[in-house]
Amino acid sequence: ALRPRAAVGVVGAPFSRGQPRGGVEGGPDLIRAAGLLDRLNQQGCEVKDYGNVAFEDVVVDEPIGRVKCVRAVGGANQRLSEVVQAVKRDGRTSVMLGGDHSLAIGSVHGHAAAVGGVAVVWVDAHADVNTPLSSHTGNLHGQPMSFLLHELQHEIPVLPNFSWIKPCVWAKDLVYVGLRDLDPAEHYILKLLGVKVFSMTDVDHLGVARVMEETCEYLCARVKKPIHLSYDIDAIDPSVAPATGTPVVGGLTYREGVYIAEQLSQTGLLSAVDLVEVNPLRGQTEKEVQATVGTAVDLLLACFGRLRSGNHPPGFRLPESP
Ligand code: Z70
Ligand code: MN
Ligand code: MN
Repeated sequence: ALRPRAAVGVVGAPFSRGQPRGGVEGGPDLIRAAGLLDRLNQQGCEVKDYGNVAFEDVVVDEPIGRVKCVRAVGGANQRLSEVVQAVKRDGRTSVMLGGDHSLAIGSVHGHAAAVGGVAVVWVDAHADVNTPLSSHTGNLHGQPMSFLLHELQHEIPVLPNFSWIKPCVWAKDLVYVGLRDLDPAEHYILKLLGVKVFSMTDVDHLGVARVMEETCEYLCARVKKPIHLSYDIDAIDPSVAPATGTPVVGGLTYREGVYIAEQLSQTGLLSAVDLVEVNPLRGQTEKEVQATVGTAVDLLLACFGRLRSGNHPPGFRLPESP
């Protein structure tokens, strides 16, 4: 029997207003230039490029309380959500290339709107679960999960261009991996909601193999919901992936990072993937930028079945002897 080729839809989201550092809007084109689409094709995926989302420029966008660029982030995510919904309705696994992590609002929202309930695996140095009121930086890339979690809705104030957002993730369907830089409010929220967290301490204690075994058991124990993997490149140690806005020492190794993607691919439940926070302007050298982009590509290839033990296509034949 011929296994159907995995259908992938790539969506570029060149957007940086969820945080203060320019350059992260260059992520999508850089990841494409590194050969992502060709390499996915070569490993047997059927790939469609949906291009880059055209975001409207918002000229006047005064802070609301501490929160910056509210209208731009709200509007951009509304557009992104529509495109991700289109990708899912075309029957493809969505791959959203960021851009900063505020884009997870639209990506997860669009995914959930198209397929119903989703489970989220958030691989990141940060929890990105500040509410607009708990955030000390006012940067929306540190807040996306607060808009998505049903349980936090009573904490969310009314914001311009955010009224379209419907919460779509239950706390029990969320797993974090790689955390090492949480604000007190974020730690409080995760404890209060009983969210499953594998911090870097847990990775040290259990090893990445048990972390992923427990993650997959946890997610597959109940009704198997499609998995949304939201991968922040800053989860990976800065010695491997330095070109990102807020590098944090003590991160995942390259091997641990790839293993996480391999194991989630093996569940057969991966339905949408984000790869965010690659910022070419944050690399000290071209080599640092290429190392970061190369790591991002390898993480995405692993999400779509690439194994370090090797692969071959279903109908593979050795060359005939003459
Ligand atoms: C901090 C905040 C954050 C990424 C920094 C940092 C959040 N908790 N996320 N870099 N990717 O601003 O809320
Ligand atoms: Mn993040
Ligand atoms: Mn992060």
